[in-house]
Order: sequence, then structure tokens, then C-alpha cells
Amino acid sequence: MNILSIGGSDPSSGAGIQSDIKDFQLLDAYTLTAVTAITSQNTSKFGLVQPSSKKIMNDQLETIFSDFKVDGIKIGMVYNSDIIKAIYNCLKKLSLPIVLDPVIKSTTGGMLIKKSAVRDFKKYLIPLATVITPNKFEAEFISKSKINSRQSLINSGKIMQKLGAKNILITGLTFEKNKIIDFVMTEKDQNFIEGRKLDSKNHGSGGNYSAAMIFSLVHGKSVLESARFAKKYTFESIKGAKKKGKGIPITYKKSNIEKIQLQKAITQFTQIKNISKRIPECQTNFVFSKKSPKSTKDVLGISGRIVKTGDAVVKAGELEYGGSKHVATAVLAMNKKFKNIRSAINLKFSDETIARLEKKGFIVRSYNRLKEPKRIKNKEGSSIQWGVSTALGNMKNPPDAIFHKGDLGKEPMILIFGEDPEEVNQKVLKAFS
Ligand code: PXL
Repeated sequence: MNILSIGGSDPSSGAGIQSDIKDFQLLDAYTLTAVTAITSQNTSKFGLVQPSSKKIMNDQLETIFSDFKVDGIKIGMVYNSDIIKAIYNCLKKLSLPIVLDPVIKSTTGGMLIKKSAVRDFKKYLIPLATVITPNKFEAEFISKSKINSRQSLINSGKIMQKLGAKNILITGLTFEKNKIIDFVMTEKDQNFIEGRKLDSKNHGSGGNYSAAMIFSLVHGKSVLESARFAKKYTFESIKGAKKKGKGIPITYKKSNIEKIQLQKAITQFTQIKNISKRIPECQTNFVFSKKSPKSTKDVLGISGRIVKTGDAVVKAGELEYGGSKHVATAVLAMNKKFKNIRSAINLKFSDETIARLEKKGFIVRSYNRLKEPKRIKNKEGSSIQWGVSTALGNMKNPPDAIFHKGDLGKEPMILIFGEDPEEVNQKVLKAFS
């Protein structure tokens, strides 16, 4: 996936195109950039601005579009009218998700748009965007109306809609103590997203928000879903902010490689031909644990499941630590004995699948739920742990799969294990190819 970031260069890398490169990399998208201006700034002060010429602005965009497939665009600092028109002329022919972050002033006080460009900004860029993401100050500036209540907020949104804004996300509203509210106004409805307020001044959060927003929209999520995702992403970035210079902290989000790996593997899994036939009645979960997991809270899984919808298979729910109980418990039991095994998926049981696994040379073990001691049966969540440990016995190497044939009211099941989600998928693919 390629996302184009159109914005200014911030040498502190807290905002602008440098920040977008960090965010998109973390989210596993590739960043293309078109630089509108070079700024000089640090964490305490904002220095000079050298805008790009109309010619180089045009050329950057044309060169990018003549080579790459662009999946979505984020627009940040645009600075002057020449740049605004160059962007408009290039993008007006496209139909791609565009997030416009209408930045006006940096936290350190630098002007990110010239006064003389505000008219063209409203005329050309606001109607072009799929979503605009002003903060309270920017919304007041654009709508020329004060926001100090929920009603005045809606008024401000309506004024921006009249300017041609399709979907509006106003961030960082603090009507109530300790709470921060984001307001999502689409063509159809209005929603408030409430969250805990973090008491910190930082550099970068606005950019993190709009970057996460375009990433989510490109993935086909709705404006509201994307706003929820972006809010969470930004919250974590603010929470992790680091004092890199002498001035204000720069937002920082820790990478979660496990999440990216699992997400990727789930997408691949759902695309395996005829895989819907392998999904059990109780649906499928796919998990990946941290190293040395202590409980299911250390295991990343889907808070819902991978589910069948007709012949298609989709992920319903989000990736969360503690998101799976059963498959996560199986991985915990396996990991106790074999430290490298951290991932698993559950599939529908059939003799045919077992035969396929064995034919491909996989090590398959089983346990018999009918032989489960009563004291374990009666203890919630301990059956799987008992089953996996029983199946492992005194094995010296980890099995690739463990199955059981069910019990009264318990569906038979196959679990495929691997060191990581990619290895699990490879086993699944090999078995069914
Ligand atoms: O986050 C707003 C922003 C965007 N782009 C550039 C910036 C800033 C804020 O400082 O410097 C280049």
C-alpha cells in the first residue's frame, strides 16, 4: 500500500512529512512524499519557511503519479496559493481517499499557511478532501465561529459543510474536565468520540491523527471507524511522547511488530482459496503471543473471530491482547514446553484434513476429551490446557498440529501451531494445496 504525504519538511521530525513516514512505516504502508515547503524548527522555536515553487510542486506530483499506484493521500502544510493550485490541478482528476489536515499554526507558533492563501485553501482544497481534520482552533478559524458548546460545535461543522467539506472531524475538544472529545460529522450523521485527556503539550499529535485516519480509510473503513482508530493511535503516540530536544516532547509510538505480522497473516489466511470450508461452527481465531507469555493477556488475538460470510472469510473484530481465550490457552500450554512456538490457529476438524497434514509430513498429535478428568472439566478454561499438555506427553519436538474429536456439546477441533503467524499460514497452505 502506498500513501502520498503532501506537506512541509520539519527537521525535528515531530510533524510534517518526516512524521508521516514514521507513522506509515509503523502501520506497514509505504510513504511517498511531495514537499510543499522546507521549514526550520526545533522543539522550542519555529524559524524560516522556504516554500516550493509552483514548478517543482507540479513536477513532484506528476513524477509520483506517473510511476506509483497511490492508494490514498494526506495533505498537511500547503503554505501558499501557488502550491494549493498545483495540488488541486493534479488531484482534481483522481478519485482517491484524501485526508486534509488544515494546519494553520505550529505548537511553537510558526505560521503554516499564508493569510493570502486562506481563500484558495477553502475554495480548492476543502471540497477536494474526503475528510478534513481540524482541531478546535482550526475549526474556529475556518468556520469563523467560536466553539464553546456542543451546539456551537455543530454550527461550526455545518458552516464547513457549506464550504464543501464532505466529512469533518474536529479533534481535541475539552468541554468537560479530564475528558477529550472528538466530533465526527459525516454527510449522514454526527458522533462524539470520548476519551481520557492526557495532560501534555506535545509536537506531532495532529499529524499522527490524520496519518492514522488516511491509513484506515484506505483500508476500506468508514469515517467513524477510522476516527476511532486514529484516536486510539494518537492517544498511544501522546502517551509515549519523548523529550528529544530541550523543548516540548515529540509524540512517539512504540512499534508492535507482532501486531503487524499477525494482521498480515490474517489477511493472507482469509484469501486462501476455499478456506471457508475449513472454518468450524465456533469460528476461527488466529493468535500470536509475546515471548514468554504468562497469561492469555500476553497473547494477541482477535476480539471477535475470523468468520464465514457465504463463501468468503473475513476478520470480525480487532486485534487485542487477551482477544482470544481458547486458542490463546492452547499456545500458552504449548509455549510452556516449546518456547519457540508462539502462534496458532484453529480449524474445522475432519479426517480428510488430518490425512492431508500427515501426508505432507507434519507431526500431528491428539487428545481425547472423553478421557478428561472431571475436576478439570468443571474448571472453566482448563480443558484445553489439559488437552494440549496431554497430547504433548514427553515429546522432544513440537507437533505441527493437535486435534481432538469433541465431546458432548464440544465441537471437534484442529489447532495448527508455528513459531509465528507466517509459519502457521505456510502449514495451512501446504496442507490444502
Ligand atoms: O502538525 C502541523 C504541522 C504540519 N507540517 C509541518 C509542521 C507542523 C507543525 O509544526 O511543522 C511542516
